[in-house]
Formats: sequence, structure tokens, C-alpha cells
Amino acid sequence: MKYLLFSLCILLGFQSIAQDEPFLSDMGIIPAPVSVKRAKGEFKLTPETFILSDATTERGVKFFMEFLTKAGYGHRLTDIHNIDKSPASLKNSITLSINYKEEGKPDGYEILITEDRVILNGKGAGLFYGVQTLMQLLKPGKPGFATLPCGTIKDYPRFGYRGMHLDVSRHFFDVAFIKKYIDVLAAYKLNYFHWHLTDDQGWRIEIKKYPNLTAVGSKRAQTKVGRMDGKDADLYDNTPYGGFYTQEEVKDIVAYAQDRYVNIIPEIEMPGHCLAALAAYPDLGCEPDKGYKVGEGWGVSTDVYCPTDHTFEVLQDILREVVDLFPCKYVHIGGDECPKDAWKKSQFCQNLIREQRMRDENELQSYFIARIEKYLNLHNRVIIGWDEILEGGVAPNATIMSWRGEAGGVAAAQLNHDVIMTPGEFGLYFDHAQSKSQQEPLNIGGYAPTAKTYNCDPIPSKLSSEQAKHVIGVQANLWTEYIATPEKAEYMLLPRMLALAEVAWSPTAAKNYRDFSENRLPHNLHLLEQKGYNFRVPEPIGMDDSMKRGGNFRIELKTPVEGARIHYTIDGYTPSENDLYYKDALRIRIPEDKAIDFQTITITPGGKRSVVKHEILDNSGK
Ligand code: TNX
Repeated sequence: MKYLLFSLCILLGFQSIAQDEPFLSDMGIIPAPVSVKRAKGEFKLTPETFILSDATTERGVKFFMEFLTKAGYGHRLTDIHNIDKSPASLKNSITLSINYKEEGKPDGYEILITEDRVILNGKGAGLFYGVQTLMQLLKPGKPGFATLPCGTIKDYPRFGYRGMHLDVSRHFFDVAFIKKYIDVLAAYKLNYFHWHLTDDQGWRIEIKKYPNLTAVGSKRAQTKVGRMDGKDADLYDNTPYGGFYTQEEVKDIVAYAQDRYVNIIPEIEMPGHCLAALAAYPDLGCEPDKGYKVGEGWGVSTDVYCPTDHTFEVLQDILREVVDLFPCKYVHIGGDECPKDAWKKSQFCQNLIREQRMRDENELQSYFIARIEKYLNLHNRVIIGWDEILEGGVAPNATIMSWRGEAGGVAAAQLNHDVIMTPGEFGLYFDHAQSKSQQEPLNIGGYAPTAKTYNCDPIPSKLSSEQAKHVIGVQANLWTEYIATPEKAEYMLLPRMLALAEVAWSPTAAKNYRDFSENRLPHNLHLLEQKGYNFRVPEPIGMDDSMKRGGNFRIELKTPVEGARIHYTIDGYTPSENDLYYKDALRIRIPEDKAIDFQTITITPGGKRSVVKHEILDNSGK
């Protein structure tokens, strides 16, 4: 782009733009609660504040106390039964109580904040979620002091299933990172962590009976460089890569998640996406002498499990160990992208199809899944499968994850199967690009800006209200072909996961993208930065991609992250911290026949930098 630089007149407007209060009518909470009533005034947390509870061993109570300790407040918990409950002794207290009636809305809570005291009522998960809300509201002051805005909150989730996925096969993420990931899910009231543990490029969970799964299957010789469809199709990094979780580590993570009301769904992929397992135990494939090796590139492999009795025995042994490790009622068995080439070539498979009077390989896939389902049902587990498991007939009790558009979800709900909506088209594939800027890091393609995620409605309009009850929730997926570091995983996750949280939790009536992105997100991104998360810094509020025509412009911007600075240029140079930064509304006059490229970069207090945003201000009349 060649926009000439020329003399132009910038007048800095002196009237400052009305700054919104940091805590607005909705108090800045994500996901937006069912109802919020802001009142005047604030509660002051001081070193003298009493923290009281009628259920001192509740997970939510313990979590709050740990938070206070870590944040340096140093309060101790008092059992409310041990004090007299006169108004005077309850002054300057925070009470966490299980005195709460769910009234058909499980996992809800209510909060009352007055200048005198704070009361949070909720049971189990509900109490924990109330604590998350309190933590978002708490505004630290000088050491040992903080404030909470007065008001009333009533809240409960829209969906019982609020999920976030992570692929640890394509790239491995260590225990510390998995815990940090669970932390942020819990902070935004998500309650399912879908852990994609096995795939072509790595088997990541220790299975005692089959040690080669990790000894061989967790390692690949090298990794594809750049996009799989890029110009360097045959470029690999020539660097061995590996990693797996021991069963002890898994137990530790499961317990950690339980403390935060996060259920972990393990995914053991079958019958496709299993090259790492075939490399470890070639007799599980239809061509044991083929020389299977752990995947080094991306895409869909044609090497899949062979449905022999031996394969089923091994898979059942594996699942037995998995079930023992994960208390969650769901086990995800994959089921996606299983090419039928190997089964078509295999005499064994063709005989099996004939013997079992199956029509084709699709039915063989259904046979495969149904056999595994039967085993897992016997162990009191419900299977989840990607929507391909509908092809050839769905297993009797399966829950479907609809990822290829909403059609699979619609079909499954109409068959009275539970459904979790997670289509890429809904902005729920967080491996897709977050903007169209060339500065976005390498990604798989697609386009899923935060607004797209935010504006999706998980319930397909084609469903009747009865069928819609089968839509138990919504999930976003983070596939990691192009995500090799924790920093990048966080960049791709955030802020989109906060939009997901609101889709999953908030009633449609409480949703408002403008309020979310302009008021609540800036505050929450500031909190996330303080907690040490990376994220994509959104564009300045008030800029869009459009070209603006005219000669006189008044540019009003708001920072997308509390405390961040928006630096700008009008001279065609790329903006940086060395450039002017936005303080008040700008008035820019462009001479006739000219145009300028108004460019911004946003830099947060922690030093995170946004992509450069452009807005063409054009008075050329063309
Ligand atoms: C499809 S979603 C896959 C994954 C890839 C992903 C990349 C699904 C069930 N399968 O194996 O990683 O696309 O976006």
C-alpha cells in the first residue's frame, strides 16, 4: 500500500472522552450472570474482615481461602456456628454459605454485597462459581485491602456441559501447563476439560500393560515445518520430539481438576488417528509388516486399527486402565476421520463384513464403536464420539460431538441422542486465525474472531424444543498442529475462551457483544495478564476494517485491555512504543485528494503487543 505522506492537520481535542467507570452496571463479570443489580457504594475488605462459613470444608470455601492467602491477605476462616450472629458481629464479614435452594437450576449461586457485609450462597459447584465471581469483583487496594462493589447477583448456567478441549498429541504440554489451563477454565466456569491424549503424532498417556505405547508411541523422529499445504511440503525439523503423562501425573491432574469442579474427559482415538499406537504395536493394524511409524506431519492417515478380536482385547485393556484413572462419566473414543482404505484392502475385514452381514465399511465402523461402547457401558461410562460415528448407524447410548457443521448435532438430537455442539463454523475451532492480519502467527487457516465465537448459538434452529433438550452444551477445540508452545496455546485460547464461557453459561438475554468486548473484556484481560497468561491483544475499541471517506475525522478509541496504551502513526511507518500514544479524541483533517493510513499498535502494561491495525482515512474522492 502506498499512501503518500503529506502535510495534514491534527488537532488534539481537549475535551476528554467520558471514561466509563471501571465497574459498570453489570460489574464487569464474565460470563455475564443471569441477573446483576449494581448498587451505590462498596464493601471494604480490611485485615479485620471476618471470613465466615457454615461449610468450612467445601471446595469453594477452601479455594477462596487459598486465593486470599496467595494474594497476601492473610485472613483466617471462622466457622459461623462458633460465633454469635448479632448484626454487630456480622459487620465487616464475608460469609460463604451452603444455605441455598437450587430450585431446578443446578450449580447456581447468589451474592449480596452491601457496605456492611458480603454473603455468598451456593451449593457445591454453585458455591465454587460464586467464589469465581467474587474473585473477579475484588479490586485490590494497598496491601491487605480491597473493595467489592455493592450489588446483588443471581446466577446459574444455561448449559450443563461447558467444555474446552486440548490436543496434547500433536504437541505435548507439561503438567504445570495443564493445571494452568484447568485454572483458566474454572475461573470462567467451564466444567469439562476434553483431553485429546492420543493421535497419529503421539501417544501421551502411560498404559501399564502396554509400555510400548509410550516407549515407542510417544516419540516421533521429527516434525513438519510450516503449514502442511505450504510451499515447503517436504521440510521437517530433523529434531526428535516426545512426551507423555505417567499415571501418577494423571491422577494428580484429575484431583486438581476435581478441586475446581472440572471433569476431565480422556480421549482415546479409534478406529482412526492411531498411527502412534500402530507404531508401538504393529499387530493392531491390518498390515503389521508395513513399518508403521509415529506421524511426523499433519492430516489424516489411512493406517487405522484392524477390527480383530486381538485389537478389541488390547483396546479394552487400555480403556480399563483409563476408566480407573478418570472418574468422569464420559470417555471420548474419537471416531473421526477414519479412512476405509485399509479395511477395503484387508481380507480379514471383508470376511468380517460378510459374516456379520454388514453392508459396507461404514457399518464396520459402527460395529467397531458399538463393541467398544458396550464395554464402556459395562464400566458405567457413556461414550462420546465425533459426529462420524453416526455414519453406518449410531451406537445405542453415545453422546455426539458435532464438529462438521451442525448437521450431525441435528441428526443425533432427532435420534434422541445427547449432543455437544462444537462446529468450526460457530467459531469454536481455536486453531483458526483470530484476524485477517498477516501478523497473526502460523495457524491452520479459517477465520474465527472473538465476535464469531461470541455470537454463536449452540442450539440449532431446526430442532424442536423437545429435541433441543438433547443439546447438553457447547465446547471449543484447540488442535495443536501449529501450536508448539504454551505461550501460543494461550494466545490462541484467549480471549476467545471468554466468549465461549459466555455462550455456554449466560442466558441469551444477558448477552451483549458490545458490553462484553468494550467493558468486561478489557477488565478481564487485565486480570489474566496479572495471573501470567498470554493472550491476543484485541484491536482498539472504535477501529474497524473499513475504509473511511471524508476530510474531517474525529477518532475516539478505547483501550481493549485495562491500562494498555494505543500508539499510533499517520506517516506510513509501523507504530511502536516510540510513537505518540492515544490520550484523548483525535481530530484529523485530510486535505482534498489525499488519504492516510492511520495505524495503531496496543501495548499492555505487561508488554504484550497487538497486531498492527490499519484504518484508511480517504479524502481522495476516488
Ligand atoms: C479435524 S475435529 C480433526 C483434527 C484436526 C483438526 C484441525 C476432528 C474431530 N478432527 O484431527 O486436528 O481438524 O482443525
